[in-house]
Amino acid sequence: MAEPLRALIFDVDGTLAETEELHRRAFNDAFAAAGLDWHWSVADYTLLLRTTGGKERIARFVSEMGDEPAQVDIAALHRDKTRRYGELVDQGALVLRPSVRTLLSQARSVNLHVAVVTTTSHPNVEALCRACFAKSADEVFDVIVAGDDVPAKKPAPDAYALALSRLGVSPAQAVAFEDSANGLRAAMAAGLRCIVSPAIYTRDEDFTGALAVIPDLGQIGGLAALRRLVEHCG
Ligand code: XBP
Ligand code: MG
Repeated sequence: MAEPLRALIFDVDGTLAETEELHRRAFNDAFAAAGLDWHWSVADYTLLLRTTGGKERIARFVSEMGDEPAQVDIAALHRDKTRRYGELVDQGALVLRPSVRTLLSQARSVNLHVAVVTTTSHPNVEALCRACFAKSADEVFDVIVAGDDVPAKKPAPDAYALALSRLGVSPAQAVAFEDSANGLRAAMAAGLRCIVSPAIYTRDEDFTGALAVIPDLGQIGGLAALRRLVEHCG
């Protein structure tokens, strides 16, 4: 018999909001402030996004230029990028994607657990929750797992596995929401069903294995339809 649904687990970047243009701007601003003549165009960033994690993305970029990653203080550069991203979010540059707010409040109203599993960092989740919900992240989500909380970032299953263990639910009792192939692979590797709503930077990716691929979370048709979809495919 299908397991009843107990938890919804959301990716952040690209899923809760279209954040990546803001991340790209924050990266470029940090590079300029550090006196580096690097600039990531939309085309560059589309390719670079295949490497999850900002620090890992910078390291890949440096090594592709033929430099040694050790010659650049990647941690300091990324700290400055995170600070700049937070400032942009605080200025109101983000809106939630369609139906995110409704789905979260419907889930809350029937005591489903809600969690975040993201490759970005805790300060960025806080900034988004402050700006979009006027609440702290732990008022919006029961569990928050960020990239540096685990040894391996998406597409590894580590962050999803940690969230499931903190939620106290099995993969069959939860569903993940993602926008990217790396996120889908991470969720599936943790044994989860995953609904994909592609974002601006991920719309041409391969989502084989997704429970559904939909333009936005409103297409699910609400919590009752989500339960039918997930419990039917258990
Ligand atoms: C998001 C990422 C992050 C963001 C930038 O992936 O890979 O690196 O692009 O955030 P996902 P940081 O949506 O799959 O979690 O610079 O803080 O890493
Ligand atoms: Mg994402």
